[in-house]
Amino acid sequence: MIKVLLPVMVLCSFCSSAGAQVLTIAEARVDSDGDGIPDLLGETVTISGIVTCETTLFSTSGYSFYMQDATAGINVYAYEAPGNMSPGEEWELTGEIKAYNGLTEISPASVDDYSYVGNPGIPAPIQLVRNQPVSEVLEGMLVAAGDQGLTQWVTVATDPSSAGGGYNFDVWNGQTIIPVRVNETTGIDVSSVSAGNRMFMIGIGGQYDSTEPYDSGYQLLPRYQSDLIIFNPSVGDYFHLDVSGNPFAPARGETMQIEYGGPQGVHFNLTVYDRVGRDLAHLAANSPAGDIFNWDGRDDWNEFLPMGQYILMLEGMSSEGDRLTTTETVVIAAPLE
Ligand SMILES: [Ca+2]
Ligand SMILES: [Ca+2]
Repeated sequence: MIKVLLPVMVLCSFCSSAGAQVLTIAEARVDSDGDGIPDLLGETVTISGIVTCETTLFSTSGYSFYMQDATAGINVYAYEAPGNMSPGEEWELTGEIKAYNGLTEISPASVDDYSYVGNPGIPAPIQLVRNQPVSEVLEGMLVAAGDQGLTQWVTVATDPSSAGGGYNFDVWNGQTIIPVRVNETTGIDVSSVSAGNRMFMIGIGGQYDSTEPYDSGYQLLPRYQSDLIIFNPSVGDYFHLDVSGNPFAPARGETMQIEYGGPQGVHFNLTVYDRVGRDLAHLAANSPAGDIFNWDGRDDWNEFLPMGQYILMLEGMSSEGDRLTTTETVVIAAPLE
């Protein structure tokens, strides 16, 4: 008897209540041959994950939403979904693995294919580091572009343009472009977004790539208006120059954050000099207001400055002709190999 019972017990430790084996989402979407097509395409699998948006948020008909576990995220595309399914809840579901323009989907056939697990809450978004793109491993996952805690934003590169049931625009994450796709179904208003805006953004990693091998077309899909935070820095009215992220290695994609400001009516020059007093980079010239920005270590000729020490000088000229100056020493470091 024991010989018969043991394998059953072992099997059941991998089983759901319904008896199906539960795969991690990474296992469900695995592409071991790297052809951009899920290896389990057409097969029916069971996964368990936390829902990160309303079930109808990304659909014009039926249901299109995203769920994720600790390993990966996935699009759920279905004609039926439980009406009481809410963001932050964990559900187990069974469905067929499909692919749509590079996007891996799981497609449950009916409401019977879902079962409620619990309510752990929406997971914290995965923070993109500077220069990091949205990529296959982030597809279906909640992602943050721009880090509010570090005051490190993304910069809108293009004005939103209307395209097929939504809006597209690009943002720079450091020196990497991230395409943003705002679906009309989300109700997000992009009228206040324009090129040059600094933003902190949250969205789901998406993909729309109509050609093999489905390795491009990654995009960020904001869910709500609150996923798009436009950053309008307040720089204070006292004469000051502050830097953070110094030393930094521009050749490694690092930047230094610079903040400067002063009383109203003051115009600013912000200049990088080398140790013998040559002016190499004019970061502000007769600017009528302070600013916060990230300097990438390039000079006026768009070349990276060589490693070494430099002087950053802020000069303020008041309307009465008074001149204020302050300096910071800046160190450009070598990239670590
Ligand atoms: Ca494959
Ligand atoms: Ca994909």
